[in-house]
Amino acid sequence: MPSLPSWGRLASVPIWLLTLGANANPPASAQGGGNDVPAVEVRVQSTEFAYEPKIITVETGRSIHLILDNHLGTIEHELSIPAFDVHLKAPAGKTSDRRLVFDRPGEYPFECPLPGHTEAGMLGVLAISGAAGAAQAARAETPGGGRIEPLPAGLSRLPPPEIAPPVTRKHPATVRVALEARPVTGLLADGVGYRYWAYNGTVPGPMIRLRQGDTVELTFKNALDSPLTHSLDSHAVTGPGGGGKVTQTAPGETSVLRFKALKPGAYVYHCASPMIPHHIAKGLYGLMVVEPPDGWPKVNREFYVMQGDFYLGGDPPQSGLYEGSVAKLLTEKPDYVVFNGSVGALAKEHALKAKVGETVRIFFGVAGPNLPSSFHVIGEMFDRVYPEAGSQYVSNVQTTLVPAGGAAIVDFKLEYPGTYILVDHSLARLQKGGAGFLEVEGPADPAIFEAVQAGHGGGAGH
Ligand SMILES: [Cu+2]
Repeated sequence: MPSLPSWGRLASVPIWLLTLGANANPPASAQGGGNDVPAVEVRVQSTEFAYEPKIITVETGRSIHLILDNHLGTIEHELSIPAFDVHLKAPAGKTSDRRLVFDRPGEYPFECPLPGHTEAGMLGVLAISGAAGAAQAARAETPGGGRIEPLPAGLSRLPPPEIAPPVTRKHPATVRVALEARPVTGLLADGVGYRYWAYNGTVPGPMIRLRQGDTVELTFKNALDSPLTHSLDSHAVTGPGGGGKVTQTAPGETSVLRFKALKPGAYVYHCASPMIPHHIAKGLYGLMVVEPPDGWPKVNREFYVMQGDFYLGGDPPQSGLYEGSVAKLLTEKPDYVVFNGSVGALAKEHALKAKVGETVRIFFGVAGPNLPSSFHVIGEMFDRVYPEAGSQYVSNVQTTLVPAGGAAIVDFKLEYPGTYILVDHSLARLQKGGAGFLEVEGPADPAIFEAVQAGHGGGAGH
């Protein structure tokens, strides 16, 4: 904290903020009040995710040199004092400053308005002397509700993610991959819009498919209209941060990472910029599939499904467009647990489709950020599961546990027609949207399944 000069002799200055910066037009009558003594330096240090100090105490009418010092920050931060329309913004490792005179005694909140940062703890209080009851502890302004706007007319779900076909090469190659993180808005559920951040505009992002031994040249772009730095940590990368460090990329910039895909499997990739779970809960994740040299056994159809948990705030969520709530994210109690980014992303015309007699494979990833999945397909057994997407499979599995930040590869043959429901068998999550549908067409073999006498419940039991 700066040492504070005594106050009292400047009480007659006007009640507004006098800005001495270039874009200000200060009233002349106020100017003398701050200039007869040197400016008091007030330095506020920003990190992920806090200010030091959290309480700034200044003297009414005194000239202040306010410095936002982000030397310790690994991403950009801001210091906004909305009551005075003060907005300092500093990139990682830099400072930003402004000369000010505060002429309105009282206590005013300051915060970092970048998405999620206030809720993560970047808030404080500016106490201007003359206020009754000087500085108090920073108010806990962490609304659980997040921001809700009216639902835009005609908003639809995000497009489905791209699935990549099997690699047929018999030798390693250099593979170029381009991913862009950008903000996109779509329906998370009927009547509920969400401001996602997404790789290439889908949740999950595109499946990246490689062969063991490939060298990947990954160009990562962060769209100009992104509000924050983003990055990419792939669990398929061997090296510091899975690439998360070298790909920290400011809005409008690009980074390039080259890595060798050393091990086969299905690997989660995700944003690794602070606050990481917030960026994941916004939709920045996908799967990198690295095939063993001889591939996996051939199947008739492959599907790409990722589970994620979403935190909106509001209890229960009402219709509207949501920014998401970091405060709620930190409770680990999601409003939605869904497959492929939204409730119903794998339903109706978007349901997975196959025929009796076919074999199918699901690359199933769990982004979290918080919840693992007890992955199960109602009415089927997995003939083969590669648990945690490892190299050995086990046969004849009902439910496979997939950790957050993990994946599984499941294969099964379809013997009987009907609708099979993909669930997280922590079944309360069904009520939060955790269902996908696999529609199977073809002849029914009564030797496998037959309704001898149906009950009269009329429900959709399993
Ligand atoms: Cu990010």
